Amino acid sequence: MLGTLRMPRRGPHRHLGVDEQLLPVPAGFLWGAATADQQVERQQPSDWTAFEERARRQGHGIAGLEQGGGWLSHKADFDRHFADDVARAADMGHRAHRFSMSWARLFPREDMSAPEPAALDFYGRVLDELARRALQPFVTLFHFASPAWLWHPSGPDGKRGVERADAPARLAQLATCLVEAFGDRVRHWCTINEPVVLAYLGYLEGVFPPNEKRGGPFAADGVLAALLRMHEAAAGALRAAAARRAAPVQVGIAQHVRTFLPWRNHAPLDRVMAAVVERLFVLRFLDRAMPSCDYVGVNEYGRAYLETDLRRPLRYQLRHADPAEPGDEPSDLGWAPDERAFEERLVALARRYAKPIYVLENGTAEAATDDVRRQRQLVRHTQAMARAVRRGADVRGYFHWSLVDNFEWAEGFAPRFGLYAVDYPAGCARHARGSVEVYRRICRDGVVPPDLWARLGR
Ligand code: IFM
Repeated sequence: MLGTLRMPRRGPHRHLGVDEQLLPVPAGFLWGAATADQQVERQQPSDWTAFEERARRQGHGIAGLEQGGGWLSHKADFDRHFADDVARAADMGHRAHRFSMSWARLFPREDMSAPEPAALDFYGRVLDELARRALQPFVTLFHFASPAWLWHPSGPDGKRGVERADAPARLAQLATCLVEAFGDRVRHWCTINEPVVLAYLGYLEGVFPPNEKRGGPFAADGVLAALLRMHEAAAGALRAAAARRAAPVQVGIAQHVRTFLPWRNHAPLDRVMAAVVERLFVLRFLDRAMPSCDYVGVNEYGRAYLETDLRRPLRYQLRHADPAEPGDEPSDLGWAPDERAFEERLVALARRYAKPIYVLENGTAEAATDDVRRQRQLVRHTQAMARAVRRGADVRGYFHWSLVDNFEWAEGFAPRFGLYAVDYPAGCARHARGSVEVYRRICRDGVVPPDLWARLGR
């Protein structure tokens, strides 16, 4: 019914115009994939590990936890599979790999002044494999999971977690130690992954630790300010430590990006709220973080619609996909990839910040082995990215989320984001999905091959 009330928002951007062709990415472009510690590694003493254990004991409804200790304790078992995973990425033609180094693994105890040697050794071996296969590492310091001890109340105000007064210094300590250990091998660092998501899901919606539901859209502002201080402290520490070693360094942040649209074009409040949420969710934090960044890190996940209710103007309903929208192909999570939004976003970010851009994540949840929606997503989004480059965006790398299936936070093990499927009960064996071959050809040619475009692009 609603669909008949709405005017079409815009058509899909899939047909190549007469003056348009399949466009190559620039020479030296970095193709890759991404993973994160808590999602693929064995459990460490982090806040997320504590939450997952609690959720399992209490039957909390996180998919896959009911499988017991096995899945949870080793996740995708990157600890055992990392060398083969790096080989898989190299075999696809990747030239870079994004991953995070677990803060809880490196600093499992609060009183430590130097990182755990076994953890340094592990990440050193991961870096060795990447170097052996000529993949540039992009390392994230804080990807949602933090050490459990950070949650002990601290200081006169008794604050916990990222709101502790010493949280910036603690993340800076991690940054300094990692540059001292690996500064000769890692050039690209990302301080914090998706700070706005962390603040909203942890402090407003309560589905991430610390599982709080503070009231009102601005109730997480203090947390966002704390995360900004952490980012700035870590960025400063990375640069200072790199300068001491005379090592080149590029520092950024990974910002989760959705394109927010009005559910009903004719409803002014839907339009206003879409613009407000775009500002609050995407731009506000990024504007403040960008002076301390060398590049813009973008995690792009399509579009979302906002539907408001005049009787409760500040409350809105978020919808991901629109059944009436031609060409919408929601993922297994219901999210709607949108390559045109991706292209416009890259162009807009380039104009706003005038800095190099790395797409640090872009992907979709699809479990099927013949993952046609992911294949289409890869073909359409990489071509959209190349169009953005032609329009002036200085995009230098694209990391598909994700290399392998992994633990999708509050959604558990059900959503499958991997180019490679992980068979958890079978020792986490990896199996290539159809997308592996598609992405291999795009990486190899640096352009979407015409036959792939004919099959998957239109
Ligand atoms: O799995 C997450 C990742 O950890 C952060 N960005 C979004 C991905 C998919 O939800």
